[in-house]
Amino acid sequence: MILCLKNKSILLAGCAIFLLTLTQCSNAGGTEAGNPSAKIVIGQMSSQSSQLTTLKTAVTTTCPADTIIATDSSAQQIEAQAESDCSFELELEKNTAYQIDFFLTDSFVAPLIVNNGGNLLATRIVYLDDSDNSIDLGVIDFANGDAIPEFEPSEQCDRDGDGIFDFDDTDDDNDDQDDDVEDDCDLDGYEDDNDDDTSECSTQSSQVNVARITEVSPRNTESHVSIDEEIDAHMSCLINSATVNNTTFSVTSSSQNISCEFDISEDEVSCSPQENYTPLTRYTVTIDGVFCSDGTRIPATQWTFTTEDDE
Ligand SMILES: [Ca+2]
Ligand SMILES: [Ca+2]
Ligand SMILES: [Ca+2]
Ligand SMILES: [Ca+2]
Repeated sequence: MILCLKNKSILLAGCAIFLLTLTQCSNAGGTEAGNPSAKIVIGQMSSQSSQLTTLKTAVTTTCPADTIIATDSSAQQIEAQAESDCSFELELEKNTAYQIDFFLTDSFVAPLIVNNGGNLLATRIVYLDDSDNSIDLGVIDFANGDAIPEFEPSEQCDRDGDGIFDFDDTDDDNDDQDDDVEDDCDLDGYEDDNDDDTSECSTQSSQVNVARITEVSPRNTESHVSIDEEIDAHMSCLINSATVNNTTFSVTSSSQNISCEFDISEDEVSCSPQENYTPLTRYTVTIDGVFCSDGTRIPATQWTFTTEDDE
């Protein structure tokens, strides 16, 4: 307990010094200051094993990851190295969406999983606003192949600047299109307005007010997907559950047909795979023949994901 308190006060002192340094830098107004359009994202990785070993041995902290990589929709990457205390600081671009992944000695460890709103699927895509505020992810827990932040970025970003943070704002970009029907024509998790690569959009419908699939998980082209991961699809209408079955909602690889057990709630379908996916394999999800409860047919839609290397 004393150790914790002591550590905490050291940490606080460290933060205070860090803040002072930051203030001095910005007050100096010199050209050597960091990129003025940068959005700082900080976090602290937690590692249970390091706490256990600390009790028995000298203070050797083992971090879950040594490298943190943020990738935007055009595949531009920004990298940060973990400090010895497992903290990190990413210097990202404002008003940009990223997926943030953790690596250890060049091997993929986990994606950062966030919630951008109560009626949205958990996702790997973090949307940053254009304010100068930095984002604090807090302590990041690693469990079941996911990295879960203590604090949601969407509770610290206000993309339309109306005073309501994105998590609680039902229309983050104030374009009169609610977040849960915001267009993402290639279903890769980056909304059209924040997607620099929509080359896969030709096969998808992307019209407002047309019944369609608005969000999926795993998202299109996602990799490192767990071999037992649930598949979720969010529609723009209430779903006629009688039209959802293993023919109208299929999951296939070149050598496997995965059967689903479906759970349908209003505008969302979830497929629990009845067998594990094969590691390092590309799967195609096809929805063709699902109807809204008002009789409208959801346009046939297809997307792909690739499974993790199961070790
Ligand atoms: Ca807002
Ligand atoms: Ca929102
Ligand atoms: Ca909107
Ligand atoms: Ca997109």
